[in-house]
Amino acid sequence: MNNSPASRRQFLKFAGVAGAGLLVPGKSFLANAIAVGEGPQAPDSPADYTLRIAASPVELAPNRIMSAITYNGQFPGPLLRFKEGQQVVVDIFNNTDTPEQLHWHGQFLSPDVDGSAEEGTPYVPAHGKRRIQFTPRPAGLRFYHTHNRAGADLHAGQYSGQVGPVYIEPRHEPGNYDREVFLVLKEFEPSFSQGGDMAMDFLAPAAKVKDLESSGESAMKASLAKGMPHGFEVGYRYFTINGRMLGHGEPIRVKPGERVLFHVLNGSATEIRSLALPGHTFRVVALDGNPVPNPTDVPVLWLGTAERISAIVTMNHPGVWVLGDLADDDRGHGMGIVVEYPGHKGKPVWSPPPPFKWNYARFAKPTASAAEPDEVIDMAFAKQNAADHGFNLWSINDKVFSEDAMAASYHLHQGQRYRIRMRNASDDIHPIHLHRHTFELTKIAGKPLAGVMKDVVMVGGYQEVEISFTADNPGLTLFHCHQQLHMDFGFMALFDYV
Ligand SMILES: [Cu+2]
Repeated sequence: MNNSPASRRQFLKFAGVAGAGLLVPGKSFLANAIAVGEGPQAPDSPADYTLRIAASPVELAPNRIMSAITYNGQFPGPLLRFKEGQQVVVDIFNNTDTPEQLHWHGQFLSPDVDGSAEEGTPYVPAHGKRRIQFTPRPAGLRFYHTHNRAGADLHAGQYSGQVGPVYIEPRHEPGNYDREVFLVLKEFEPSFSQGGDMAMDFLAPAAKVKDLESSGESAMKASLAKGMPHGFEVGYRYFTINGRMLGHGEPIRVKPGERVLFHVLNGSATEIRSLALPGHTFRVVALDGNPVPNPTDVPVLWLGTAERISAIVTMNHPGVWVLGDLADDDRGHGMGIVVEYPGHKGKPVWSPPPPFKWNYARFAKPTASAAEPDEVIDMAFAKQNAADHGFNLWSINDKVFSEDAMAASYHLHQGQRYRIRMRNASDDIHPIHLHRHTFELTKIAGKPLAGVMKDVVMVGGYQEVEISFTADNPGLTLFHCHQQLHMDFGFMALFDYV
């Protein structure tokens, strides 16, 4: 991604334009030269990494140059490679007018640095700086992104360009691949619509729960009968992988027989994404950065907002191909990247994969069952159609999260194991995220499973999903739907330790 010659040239060019700090792990004299004197406090020693939040141009395609808030003047933000358990110092500069939160998604950090105002992380002040230090863990594919609320502002929060990948190198890398390629999927130029969202049915098992469906459908019917429109949804004009629309970035140049480990991150604010590569299969080795117990070949990857998949593709089908989204419209507007074998030229070829449903249980331990929890937390998710000035409100157990009260609804005891039984009384798929902890998937649509460790899980429309986690990281912990439009309008809850 950032180390291909072309994207590096691009980065340097933009870095010059935007005056962005250059990010180099270790001692970067350039980053420090820029940093000194600009922040409210001069750093007393050089940071290991410097991230600078600022508006910058992002060239999606020739003559299609957007303005976005980015990290270090580039989209995606620089790949940060940490070593598991090795402490790092990071300087975060904020060159915007808005106080910022930088969330380290998927790591076990303290609330002071996790990057969530709800947990009490101090903001990086507007035109200010914050130095943090932490010990990266666990190993695997993580990422960093803004955790600001956007509300009705489609320039704010994750609608902009504040997403960057993190790879935490394990102490022992199994390494049965030839090279890594990081892919960040992201849309640009969002707008609101009111037509209602398109139903997606790629999840398996497909079983819907009757009482959830009837309660969701009757609430929707009652709202429409009162003359309410459908609540706002967000759509996009441009679609990119690593900030480039299909055909406008450097192709991924591969050799026959090469085993390429793709680290795919869905950096979307709101969208679920899919990926296929004609004639090839993906061997999924990790979900959300965590190795799966049962690596399995699949023709398609599906990722909810903020989900990550690490998958090895053996390059055994020479040609020029589109690695792209299954949705023709989204792929047609840029959601893809070209994969090119040597000696093959011409227009990249797309062909749709065989019918396939995404089931997390494929990657689970085949016979194992999950450990019993000490306590079960029941949660019902519901939508109040268009209830807040045309925006849907979202509730967990009838409670719309209040940013004013910021009250913890669930109280954890350290060392206890909890199961969260999530019941989704809406027809939307929700990518549910728990901060500062990893959870195990223990049941999907009535089917038990074990061994799949994640930090985001898609809960299907009118479905039930159960997850378990051990309360092993004291401090305020945020639980929320990662769809920006849902989390901003109530779909959050706070856990505390008592
Ligand atoms: Cu949601």
